[in-house]
Amino acid sequence: VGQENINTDIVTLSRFFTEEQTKYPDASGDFTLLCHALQFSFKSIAYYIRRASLINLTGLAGSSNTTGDDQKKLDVIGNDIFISAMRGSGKCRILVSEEEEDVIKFDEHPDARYAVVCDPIDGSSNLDAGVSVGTIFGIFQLPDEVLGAGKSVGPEHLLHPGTSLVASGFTMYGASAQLVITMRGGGVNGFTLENSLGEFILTHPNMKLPETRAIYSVNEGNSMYWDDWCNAYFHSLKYPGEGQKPYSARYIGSMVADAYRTLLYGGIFAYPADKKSPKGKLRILYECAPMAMVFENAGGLAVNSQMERLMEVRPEHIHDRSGVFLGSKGEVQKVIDMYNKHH
Ligand code: AHM
Ligand code: MG
Repeated sequence: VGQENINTDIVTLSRFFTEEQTKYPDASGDFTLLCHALQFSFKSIAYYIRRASLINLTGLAGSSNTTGDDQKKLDVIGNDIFISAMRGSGKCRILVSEEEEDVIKFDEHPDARYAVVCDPIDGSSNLDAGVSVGTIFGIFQLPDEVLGAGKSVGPEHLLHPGTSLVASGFTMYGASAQLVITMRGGGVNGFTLENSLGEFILTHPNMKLPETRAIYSVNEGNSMYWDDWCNAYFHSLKYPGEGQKPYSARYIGSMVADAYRTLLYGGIFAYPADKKSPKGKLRILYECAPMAMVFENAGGLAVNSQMERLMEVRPEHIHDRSGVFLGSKGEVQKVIDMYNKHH
């Protein structure tokens, strides 16, 4: 590599936050500190996932989480890392994790103004095979009236639609760790973990989804449970009619990995509600809404199984589920068109 090819002006995640913060002269820096803690948890989780097979971290922990999923050892470790990072940040007042039935409150930080929702390790059925998994997160800002000693916070301060998120994103632990983050009203930026430097480096600035792409990503094994319109939609992708090419199928089985590919290449990712799971499988608060925000801010669309904008869906309970269709504008529009044709 010639010297002239070496980039000596690298934008790390820290530098990115510092530059972002200058856009908000009144910013206290709390958000930046919270994000520093977040990225450390991603690095730690990446570290343990990479070593899982070597240090006896594969397999079940012998417990099950709130909704009866068997917990993997790494589910438990990822959850513990995330909780400790959020507590340690001093900027998180309350946390929701897929792995915890109830909200976790950090009463030792009564002035912390952020609420965080997360799925520490999403796609954990893929862990033991070394297939990509990810962490999904969303950040809400708490109203002033709940800040301060003696004030109480609870789930009601988190049960908001995605439109209330101040930031969201995910990290995919793949061939490299990829962090994608977006702020309300902002663009989507992607960072790659440089292992030697231990830094996330801005490698995918201002990510934009292609308008269309003939790739679909869904667990087609569920098709016997799908509604007719849903079967008709996927059928139409595979049998597009005279002279047209059918879509390609890609399904990893980790939402973060399937969504990340969709974000880069375009296409559609879906986990529809069906007769087996009438409310869908994925969680509104810490899976669907943060992903919907990323997709919308990258120029895509995200709807539920009733074709409502996912960002506007308000969960009633912290672990509520929803059907989800997200992807390129043109592809999600095809879903909506097929739904409307059948209703
Ligand atoms: P998890 O949070 O228990 O890992 O489950 C969520 C995962 C998603 O990552 C993925 O899209 C989906 O479940 C896969 O489900 P299925 O195995 O039914 O296709
Ligand atoms: Mg999950």
